[in-house]
Amino acid sequence: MIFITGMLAQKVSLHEIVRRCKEKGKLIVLGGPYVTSTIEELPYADHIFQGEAETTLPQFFEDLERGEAKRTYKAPERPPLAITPVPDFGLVNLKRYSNMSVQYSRGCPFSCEFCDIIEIYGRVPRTKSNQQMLAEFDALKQLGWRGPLFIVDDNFIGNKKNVRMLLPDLIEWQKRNGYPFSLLTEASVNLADDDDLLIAMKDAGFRRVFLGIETPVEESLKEAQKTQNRGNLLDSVRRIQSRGMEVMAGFIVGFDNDPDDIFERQIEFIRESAIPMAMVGMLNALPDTQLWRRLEREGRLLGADATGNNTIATVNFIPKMDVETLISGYQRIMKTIYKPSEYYRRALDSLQRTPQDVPEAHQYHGIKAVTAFLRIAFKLGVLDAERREFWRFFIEAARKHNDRMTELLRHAAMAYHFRKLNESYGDT
Ligand code: B12
Ligand code: SF4
Repeated sequence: MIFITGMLAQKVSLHEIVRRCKEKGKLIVLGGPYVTSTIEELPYADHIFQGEAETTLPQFFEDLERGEAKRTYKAPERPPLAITPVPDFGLVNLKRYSNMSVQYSRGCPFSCEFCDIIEIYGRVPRTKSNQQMLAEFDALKQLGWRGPLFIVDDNFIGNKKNVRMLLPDLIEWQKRNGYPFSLLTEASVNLADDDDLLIAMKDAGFRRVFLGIETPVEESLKEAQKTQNRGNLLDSVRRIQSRGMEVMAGFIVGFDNDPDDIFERQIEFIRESAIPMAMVGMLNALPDTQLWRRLEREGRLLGADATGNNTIATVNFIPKMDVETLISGYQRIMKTIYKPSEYYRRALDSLQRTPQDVPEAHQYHGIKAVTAFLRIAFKLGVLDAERREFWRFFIEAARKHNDRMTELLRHAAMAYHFRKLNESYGDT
């Protein structure tokens, strides 16, 4: 029996995996965000789980034992996370991962028009208990994991009251264990308004946070119902950076209210904010979102299909802006911000703005560190056409931040990754 999960953006490979497993005569069980949120015809599977599986999976096993397993299981309501078991991290080959994941909460209290999180996981953020979280931290530590640990919440500060109670325990755990994990997560921009929370996150070992900034244009934020992104967004980013956390962020073009100079404004904002990893996408409507329903009412949806990938320069609705202008503008943003000189400048500025007291936990020690350095230096500093930019960045960064070598190399690798990814999309 093969259990398969997937996001909308992975549907093509998911269909392919299902087909291959079926050919081998296996029983297939499907679950995850794609089968939960799509309105398309699902691939053939013996059992399909829609929604969260904390209560339906135990039910399935009971039914299976009795020989009465059903084709579909749909969670009647969103389960409390108190019943989520500690994942069996021992099944994972840790060597193949750059990050490990744990989840503290699901759901988000905001109401952004394009967001499917609130449709899938709800607007009342549910959290695990502190004990559950520490048990997951313990389990990963016991297995020997050291380095980045991604708290894969939709919005880590969605339930601020509980987060405030969690952080002192995380701080204590990290101190007691010598900070084996460097934490990263996703949060809404209003994190910047709460300095106590920022300080507690810094003390708990948070090094990076992903924000949904989306756009510097006020009218477009209003249209997206992104009311939490108010005030001076550049200042908000700076405040978070000043507490030692690198800011990563999502940006979107293609809102109805986007002005003609949106592309230049996004480039300028990304430059000024010193956000090295800016995930820029074109607005796309995901099924069963408020945006989807509005565009359907307005007769602007282009078919009932969605790729779920907003970074391949396509739109699935009729935008207000001329499509050609939108696509070429989007590509201009990507080409500009991922030019090595631009990425490295932002990385240097970000390092400067994110002071650290303790070195970041990582997996690269001894011979592994030397090998990682040599591989990056050979590929980016010898073979690559942009090698001059690499050395310029590396020398300046190492001169100013020689205690943050893992970060420097991560930035170099990321710059290369994004440039190559961008080139692979070409001009389509
Ligand atoms: C971490 C994360 C990532 C990480 C993944 C790292 C990794 N190695 O796992 C990274 C950053 C790489 C990532 C990338 C992307 N992501 Co992402 N990601 C997440 C996030 C925040 C957490 C995922 C997670 O671990 N959840 C914890 C588990 C426990 O929850 P769960 O998957 O829902 O599982 C529960 C049920 O669904 C069910 N279940 C799930 N699978 C199965 C399978 C079976 C057989 C059964 C029985 C039950 C079952 O049981 C679980 C317990 O209840 C989610 C948001 C979220 N809340 O899940 C978005 C999310 C999954 N990502 C999303 C998107 C859009 C993307 C990107 C396409 C973004 C982009 N434009 O590039 C890329 C795709 C990358 C790719 N091509 O593969 C969307 C998917 C939307 C959709 N409808 O499909 C989500 C929902 C967030 C969002 N709305 O933006 N992502
Ligand atoms: S803040 Fe993020 S997760 Fe919350 S509703 Fe808006 S887009 Fe969705």
